Amino acid sequence: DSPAISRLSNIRRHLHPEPSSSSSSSHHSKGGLIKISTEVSDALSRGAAVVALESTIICHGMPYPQNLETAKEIEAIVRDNGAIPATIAILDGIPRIGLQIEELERLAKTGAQVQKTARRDIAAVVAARGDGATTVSATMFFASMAGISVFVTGGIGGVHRNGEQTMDVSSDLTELGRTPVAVVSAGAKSILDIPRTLEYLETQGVCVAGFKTDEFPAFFTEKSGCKVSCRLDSTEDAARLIEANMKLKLRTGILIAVPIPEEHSASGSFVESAIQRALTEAREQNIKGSAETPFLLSRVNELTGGASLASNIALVKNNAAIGSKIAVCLVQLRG
Ligand code: PSU
Ligand code: MN
Repeated sequence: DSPAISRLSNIRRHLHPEPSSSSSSSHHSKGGLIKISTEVSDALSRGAAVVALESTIICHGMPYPQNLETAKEIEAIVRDNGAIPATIAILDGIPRIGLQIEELERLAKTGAQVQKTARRDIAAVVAARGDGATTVSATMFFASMAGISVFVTGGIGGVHRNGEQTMDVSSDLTELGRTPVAVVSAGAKSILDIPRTLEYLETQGVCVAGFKTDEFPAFFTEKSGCKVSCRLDSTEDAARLIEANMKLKLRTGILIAVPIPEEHSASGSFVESAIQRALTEAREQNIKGSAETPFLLSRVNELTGGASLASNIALVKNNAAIGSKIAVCLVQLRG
């Protein structure tokens, strides 16, 4: 095996739980790098299904209290579908895999005060012993470190509109190119440049799979006008794809794009006009970089009178159910 793989298996060996001598609900990994909850750690050592969840969506993607309600409901949906939820965040400088309810509450209430943490921010948040809400890129990094293969979220970052000039390209895309985790999402919002996002993913060697669709979904709507690179017709298909990617040691991530359920898909032109207005405001107010996505998300929600938030919550729940079933199929396949 390559050095990278043996390093990973070393890390995994360090993650097995200590014999539980206390009633403590979580423990440090022996390496002391990350802290995995006992429940998640037990599930991983049994080879049971585990689903990673991100925390930027809690702190920066939705307002309180909907963010907390949604975070709890998502964990419940994962359990109902036979998997163990592992919400990932950095708390007091310690990367955490699997959170307690009180910790979810702390993140949800502190909201946007918690630093949005992409891959580039991880070391700084840890060194400053701060709290960090992990984006897709940082969540993938820690999920992979813990040996979790499936990660559920709402939408991923991408190439921003005018990205060919600003070079604002989310690190979610490069992470998908280098970290073998399957990310289940409803595609990318049309606040982004979707065709360029897909071009960039192709360059990074990322398989973009449509779940029961040939078209890449655009978050609020099932249509983007762009094609996916492969189609999956069942959760078993998805598990086989993840397993093939893993066995071949391609080392790239997989983007599994699940269209928003029809009954929740916002009327395209309604959300589209709100997106156009939010983009104009962002330009006028000179909002750039990592502040842009949270600004656009909350402005679109205000401008649609909460309709976009309701759609957002509905699609994350749907992704959680499908992602958990995929994680269960993967366990059966590996059985
Ligand atoms: N898109 C959404 N909701 C979100 C995000 C993106 O519809 O909450 C968050 C995710 O955490 C994603 C991050 O990883 O924003 C991307 O931010 P940036 O564009 O700054 O890379
Ligand atoms: Mn960016």
